[in-house]
Amino acid sequence: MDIEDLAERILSGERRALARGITLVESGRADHRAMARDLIERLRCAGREAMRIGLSGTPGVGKSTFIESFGMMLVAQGLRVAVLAVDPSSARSGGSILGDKTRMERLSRHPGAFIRPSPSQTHLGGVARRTREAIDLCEAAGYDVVLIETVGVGQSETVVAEMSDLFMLLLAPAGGDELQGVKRGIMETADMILVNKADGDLKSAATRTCADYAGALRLLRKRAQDPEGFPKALTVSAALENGLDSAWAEMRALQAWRRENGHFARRRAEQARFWFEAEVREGLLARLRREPVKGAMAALAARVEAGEITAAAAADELLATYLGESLPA
Ligand SMILES: Nc1nc2c(ncn2[C@@H]2O[C@H](COP(=O)(O)OP(=O)(O)OP(=O)(O)O)[C@@H](O)[C@H]2O)c(=O)[nH]1
Ligand SMILES: [Mg+2]
Repeated sequence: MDIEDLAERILSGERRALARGITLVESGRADHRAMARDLIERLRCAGREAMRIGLSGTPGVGKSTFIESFGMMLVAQGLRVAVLAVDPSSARSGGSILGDKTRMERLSRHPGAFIRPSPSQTHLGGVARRTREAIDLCEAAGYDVVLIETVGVGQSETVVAEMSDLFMLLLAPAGGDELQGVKRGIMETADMILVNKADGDLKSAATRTCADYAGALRLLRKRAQDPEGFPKALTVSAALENGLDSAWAEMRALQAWRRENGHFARRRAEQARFWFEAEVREGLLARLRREPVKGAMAALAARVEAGEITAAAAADELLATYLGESLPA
């Protein structure tokens, strides 16, 4: 594979080249990894930048419908939109976005949009790296907005928040007065809350829910990266395409303020650091799962089980043998 040629074709906006590039970064093969790193390095030099918008929400809240409507609004304005997904639960029928391609029918047919189904990887670390690198590729290919969808389960929200410039939480209108058990940690990472389905019978419930969340957001500790009045809660109807323009205006206002005040660059720098540290941890763990450490670990584990050596002493011995000189204790 000619990486220089592939890089050039991605930079010129060729969709098939972008798709091939993403396939390459998804591969776990060692020679593919080396080519993927080379590719990303070449593309970085172009210095292109998209607005990265993360979108999270429980199943059925309307994420796909929102992306279809919101994406269509953006492409109608002449913007190019890429859609990626982080879906660790490949047990769900082939990953959410696969079925979604049919749901995002209008958007997937639009020449200004690029939709990439989630690969079926169960390992969140692998999905995270693949998605980050796919974002880099989409940016280099000249997409103005990259939407990253995740269903709000487990760690996937954190993963998406750590690769987004703006992190949106999509919520449904609540029936009673409870705040749907949204975890505080997720509320704290949200840059905006969008209460979807504000239409028909659900409209007044959506308005009430939105007011509740706006109140809850005001109670959170003020963050340096937010101007006055943020994070906001808004109502939208993805189905009727209501409120999408206001949501977009708020996103742009927030993004512009953060750029002017240095928060945009700082966030990206902090994210780069976060992923570097995550990669180091992943890399160390991966080595534990490979020979020769794997066998040595099994042998020591047997001795621990037999009571010949304590767990702590055995761990020390293993780490000293394999990391001792390079990483002193
Ligand atoms: N009334 C109303 N229904 C909506 C709206 N948006 C989505 N829905 C409906 O809610 C259901 C779920 O929508 P999806 O877009 O598939 O939700 P999702 O969050 O992508 O769901 P998963 O991919 O399963 O996590 C569908 O039946 C939609 O038609 C809306 O704005 N108003
Ligand atoms: Mg969906």
